Amino acid sequence: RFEGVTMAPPDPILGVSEAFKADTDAAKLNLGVGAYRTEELQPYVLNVVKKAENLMLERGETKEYLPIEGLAAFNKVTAELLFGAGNPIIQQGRVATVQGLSGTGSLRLAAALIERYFPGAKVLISSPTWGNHKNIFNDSRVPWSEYRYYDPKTVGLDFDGMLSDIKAAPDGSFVLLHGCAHNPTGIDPTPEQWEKIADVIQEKNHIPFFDVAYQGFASGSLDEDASSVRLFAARGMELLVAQSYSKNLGLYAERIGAINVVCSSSDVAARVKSQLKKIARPMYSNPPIHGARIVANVVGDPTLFNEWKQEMELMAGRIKNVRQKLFDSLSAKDKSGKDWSFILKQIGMFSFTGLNKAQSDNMTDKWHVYMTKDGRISLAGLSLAKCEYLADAIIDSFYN
Ligand code: PLP
Ligand code: TYF
Repeated sequence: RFEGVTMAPPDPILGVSEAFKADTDAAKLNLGVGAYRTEELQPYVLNVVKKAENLMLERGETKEYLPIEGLAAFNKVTAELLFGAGNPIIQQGRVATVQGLSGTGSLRLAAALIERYFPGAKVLISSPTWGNHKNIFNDSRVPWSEYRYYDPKTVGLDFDGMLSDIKAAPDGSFVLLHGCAHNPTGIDPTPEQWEKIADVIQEKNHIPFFDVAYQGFASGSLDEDASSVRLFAARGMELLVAQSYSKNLGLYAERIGAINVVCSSSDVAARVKSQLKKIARPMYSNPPIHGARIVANVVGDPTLFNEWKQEMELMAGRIKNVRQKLFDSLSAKDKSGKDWSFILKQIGMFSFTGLNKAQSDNMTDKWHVYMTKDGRISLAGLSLAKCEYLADAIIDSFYN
């Protein structure tokens, strides 16, 4: 009876790690998935996470079911972290926050809400974007189309293209925006550009839908990385924001995140929250508790919160250092005079190298450098010691 089932294609990002594991070459480098590594290229569990877990053991906390909407202490701190604790939208009870299965699961809840309450409405996504966005909207039966974002000529933002595509979309569309550290390009709008994007979205009666997977990881500052979202919220707009703690707290496999819906009143927020719970219940009943407690303990405790900020600065700082070293190595080795400074302008975990598919294949086949075929490399998986080797690989792949 299952004979008719066909083979599904592997995930283009997670599949890279599988290929990496199978490679026996000593020089191999995994720059595929966006997961933080130490300078020794080892996975990293934050000290504040271990401390929060010890606290949980000391307190003898139980494993009782959570309510459908998740851990109350988590939902409170996650909205405050995002919008700022003193934000009037929180004080007015206008934010519906529901714990989700990390960023992906939270996006999926929002997509289901859109499918139910905005039938036929389109979600605009950037070209390119994180590959899973398309899967999420396809599986939720939400139509989507792309807006221009990346300009290969400048390896920068196609700002005019972006604005005109958002303008051309049907009124009342959802516009998916990366809150900070755009994946895969590493190219973010400037604060002035964000204002103009907000102008157009307001003119068109669109609903902004933020994906915030890197708060604190892009600049090293939680507030600075949330400034795009806060700018929209300050205009009194209704908006959706999916959050993830995979990267900034290194809680990848704990699957902890949230969906926040900013509504026009506390009444509306209560109704929206009830519908999000109705969507969650038949999918997974209620979310896992471990990651929610870690976040609540770290953010809710001033000492741990400060330590977290320091560890995040350390992670963001290490990535900035390898970014600089890679740029220096490329500039020194490349005799053609090509300007590699776009690498320094990009932010977050990733760098979009501009390498095409054939060149990316050469990186892997000849140099054992594993990366996605769109030319993206994860700098979080790179060490200072490997920058020279990577620069050699990039130059060889680029010019041959
Ligand atoms: N959105 C973007 C843009 C991402 O890069 C990621 C990956 O980190 C996610 C969402 C969600 O990841 P997760 O489901 O692990 O929180
Ligand atoms: O883009 C990345 O590498 C991260 C991790 O299905 C990731 O966002 C990749 C693929 C996926 C889930 C997470």
